[in-house]
Order: sequence, then structure tokens, then C-alpha cells
Amino acid sequence: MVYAMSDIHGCYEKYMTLMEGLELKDDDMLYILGDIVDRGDGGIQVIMDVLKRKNVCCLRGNHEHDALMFLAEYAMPGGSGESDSLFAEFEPWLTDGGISTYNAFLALDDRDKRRVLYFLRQMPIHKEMTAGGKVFHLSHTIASKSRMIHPEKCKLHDYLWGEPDYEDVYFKDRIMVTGHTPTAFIDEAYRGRIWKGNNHIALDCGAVFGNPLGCICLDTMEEIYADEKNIMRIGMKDR
Ligand SMILES: [Mn+2]
Repeated sequence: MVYAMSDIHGCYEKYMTLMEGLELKDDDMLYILGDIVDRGDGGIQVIMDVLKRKNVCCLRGNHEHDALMFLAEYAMPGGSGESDSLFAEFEPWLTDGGISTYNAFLALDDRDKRRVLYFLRQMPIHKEMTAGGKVFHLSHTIASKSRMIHPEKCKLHDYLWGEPDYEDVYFKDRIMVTGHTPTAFIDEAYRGRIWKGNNHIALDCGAVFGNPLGCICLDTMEEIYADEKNIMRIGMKDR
């Protein structure tokens, strides 16, 4: 089975509850579509857990991108040191939850710091894969349809900060799977739930804003939700 989730944003307990409920088998695959880090306190813990697992693939979100730029430059031995200008440049990231990742990173030993930076650096930007006979395009976010129908012209920015048109079908033969935009912003009735429609699947349930962390099985369209302690499954007939 192939699973996808997104926007853990440091919610380590919800992530662990979900992972215990999923019980990934050797031939299962879990894609995490970015924004593992920032806001909540446990983003680095989630990365350390992912590093122990073989069948989890993490795509880059805008928060990983900023974290990598800042941490590699500032928080490593031989970096630029206490630079006020760097702090000023990354002030939007630090105040949008980056400070919790920065503090957790500083607490790591040098070996783990290097492992985390390597992890952040190698994160793919987007993936296309097949599950249950359907083709899925996975990325943290996507830009408007008019840009995405020319993937050869798309830039990194489109996949990290793009604003999808969820009312538009981008491709008849593939489903665009994204995080980044909390589903309550697409339809308030879907607060805390995965949103599906128009060949889109939107995964960001807003876990860090008090909602469950959502995960979808792309083979069966089963939805799995976790809070800090409990797991809830919404069956396949709910497609
Ligand atoms: Mn994001």
C-alpha cells in the first residue's frame, strides 16, 4: 500500500500515533509531503524517526527549504556565525515557527546535525507514482493550472509556495496530491479532514492548529487520522 500525509509541523505525538496505527509493512511506502518541521516542537524528532525507517520518502516543503538555508549557514561550525543580517533575512521563518526547529537543532550533537542537514538537502521536490491503478503527482504544493500544465517551465517556487486552484481539474489522467494549504481554507466544512475533489487531494488537516494529523491510503482512499493518543479510520466506501 502507498500512503501520503503532510504538514506534521512538529506534532511528534500525533505522528507517532499514526505510525503505530499504520504498521507499515516492508512493501508499503509512505510519502510525507513536506513541512515536517517548525511551529510544533517535535519536527527534529520526526526527522530522527524517519531516518530509522526504510520505506518513508519525505518531499521538501517551504519550511524545510528555509530551515536548510538557515541552519546550514548559521548553526553549523564554520558557518557565518552570529550574523545579524542573516537573522534579519530569516526573521519571517523564525517567527513562523522556525525558532522551535532552530532550538531543537542546536541541542543535537554534531553527527546528528550533519545527518539532519543531509536529510533536508536530499529531499525531492516532487514525485509521480502509481497506486491502485491511478497516477498521482505528489508535492508540497503546486501553482495555478496555467503554470502546472507546462511542468518543464515550473520552478522550485511553484512546488514550495504555489497556490493551487482546487476548483480546477489540472489533468484528467492524474491526481494532484498536495499539503501546505489547510483544508479548512478550501472548504470550512473540511476543517481537520482530508479534502478530495477535481482530481486533487489536499492533505494538510492543520494538525498543529489542534486538528488531527491525516493520512490517506492512495490504493484504497481510506483515510486515517491521529491525535496524540487515538487513531480513527474512515472507510473506503467514503470515497
Ligand atoms: Mn507549507
